[in-house]
Amino acid sequence: MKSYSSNRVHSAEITPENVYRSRRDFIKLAGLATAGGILSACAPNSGQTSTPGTPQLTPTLFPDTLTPWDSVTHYNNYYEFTISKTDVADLAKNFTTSPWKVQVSGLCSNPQTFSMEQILAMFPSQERIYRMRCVEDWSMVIPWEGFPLNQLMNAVKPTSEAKYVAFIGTLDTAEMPGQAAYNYPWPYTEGLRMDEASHDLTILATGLYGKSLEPQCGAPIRLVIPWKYGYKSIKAVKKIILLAEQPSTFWNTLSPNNYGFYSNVSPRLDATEQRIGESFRRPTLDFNGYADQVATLYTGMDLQINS
Ligand SMILES: Nc1nc2c(c(=O)[nH]1)N[C@H]1C(S)=C(S)[C@@H](COP(=O)(O)O)O[C@H]1N2
Ligand SMILES: [Mo]
Repeated sequence: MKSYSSNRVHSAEITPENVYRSRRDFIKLAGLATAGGILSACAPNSGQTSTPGTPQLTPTLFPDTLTPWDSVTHYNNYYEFTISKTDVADLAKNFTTSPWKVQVSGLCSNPQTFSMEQILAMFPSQERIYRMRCVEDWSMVIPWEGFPLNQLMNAVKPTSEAKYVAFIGTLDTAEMPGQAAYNYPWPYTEGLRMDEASHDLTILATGLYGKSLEPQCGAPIRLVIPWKYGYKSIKAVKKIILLAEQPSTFWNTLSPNNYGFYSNVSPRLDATEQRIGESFRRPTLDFNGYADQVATLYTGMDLQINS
């Protein structure tokens, strides 16, 4: 790198994609003039809405519009399949995403293995429109469906010793050709500090554009952390482990000087970025535009380049 199915009927399944999208763009523009909370309150999704007032996209000089569904689902990074962004969708299309279980273990008093059906029933889906910024310099705006990771963690009752959370991806060399092709430290792994993992912006996504996730986007369940470089948002999560120590992570293991554990989006690293579908480069924002929500997590830390 230089650089699933829900039992809900989604509105997007009965609304043509372009109508859905233009309605969202309209709502979005209206929302930009007022407050982010309005976006979620108007979301034409399952009837479940985001937490009132949950900050989503921060208004900027260059208004954000949703990245088209086709780009979100056909321009992907998913090295378990291939390093070719445009080939992921096809190579991943038969990936078995059901049945699926997520094991949550480690420093908690109530470790559990959840089936996808349990997860979807226990944690109602909300829509979250987030920017996603890949370290390779491209970015998107994606209307995710998911729920705060902290809800799942609360269910297992972390002990006071739990300071970090590790996320383990899928190891399946039969279904994931990239795992056989590339000599990388499989399975894909990621990690967060407990307070980052507990932050309301950090979600487990099970859908986008009002539909279940497609395999190439991380089905049936993936992490999304909008203020960090895209590689932190691990796809097809199988295990979540509460730990006392900082876990090792995939990209940091491969290239520690380039990919730090924190990996917060920073204009000190990248001045500009290419939003997919746009003809101009836009400035990269501190914490990907979420500084008001997350900067305090790092107060007093000297986050150097690539940390
Ligand atoms: N398991 C897994 N998760 C992953 C990756 C990967 O290769 N494997 N790539 C990451 C990178 S580099 C990015 S930019 C985002 C891309 O997400 P998208 O394809 O849904 O846009 O997924 C991240 N999550
Ligand atoms: Mo990325």
